[in-house]
Amino acid sequence: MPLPNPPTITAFERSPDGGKGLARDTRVRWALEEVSQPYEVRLVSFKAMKEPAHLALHPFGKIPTYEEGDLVLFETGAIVLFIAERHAGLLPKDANARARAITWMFAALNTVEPPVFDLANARIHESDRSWSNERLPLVKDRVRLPLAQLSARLGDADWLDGAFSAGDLMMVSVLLRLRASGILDEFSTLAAYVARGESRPAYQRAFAAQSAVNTGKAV
Ligand code: GTB
Repeated sequence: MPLPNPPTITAFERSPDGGKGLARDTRVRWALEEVSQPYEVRLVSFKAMKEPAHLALHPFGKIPTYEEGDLVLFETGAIVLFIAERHAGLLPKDANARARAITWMFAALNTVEPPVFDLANARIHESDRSWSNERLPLVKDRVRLPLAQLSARLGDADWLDGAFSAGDLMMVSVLLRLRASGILDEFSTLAAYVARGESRPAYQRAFAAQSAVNTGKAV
């Protein structure tokens, strides 16, 4: 059931990726779309993110944030979990299955995202450093190991543990970030998994909404 007053999230006024959906507001939009909850978006500039009004919402001066009445949340893990617990559609009813889905959310954020993020940083921010060519293969191998393990676990299943859950939403959101590096294509099982996530109507709506902000095209 949609809330009487839709929540508000924050997103980049202008995303550095030009609307490829890589900024972390996309995963929050996706969660809200999966549970059919309308939402509003307040766009913030890089400058505004570091000013007191935004820092009061997000102590680290980042996006996204989530406001619902008096409640203010930051950190996409906390936001997606809150949405998944409040609305049906992203977590199983069975207590153990629910705990396993939440475990996959943590795995996405704590085990897979750190090396993926490090690789993105290395490719974007370190490529002009004298040591970059020496470091990059190490960083790539640190991504490949958890991907190989994840791929083995997923096998020929569609999703990580039964039906699509917030765990898959978070894992696909993290893996998407790898596409530009070419590493995702080394793991055909995971490339297909990501494509399955992206083909979900809720993801398509979330992607279109963030893209519209950055390309000026109407949703
Ligand atoms: N752990 C936090 C969470 O999950 O919510 C991390 C939040 C975070 O890093 N937010 C980034 C931010 O606000 C945006 S998503 N950065 C601004 C700053 O630090 O000043 C990271 C991101 C940014 C850009 C791209 N891109 O263009 O490809 C992809 C991902």
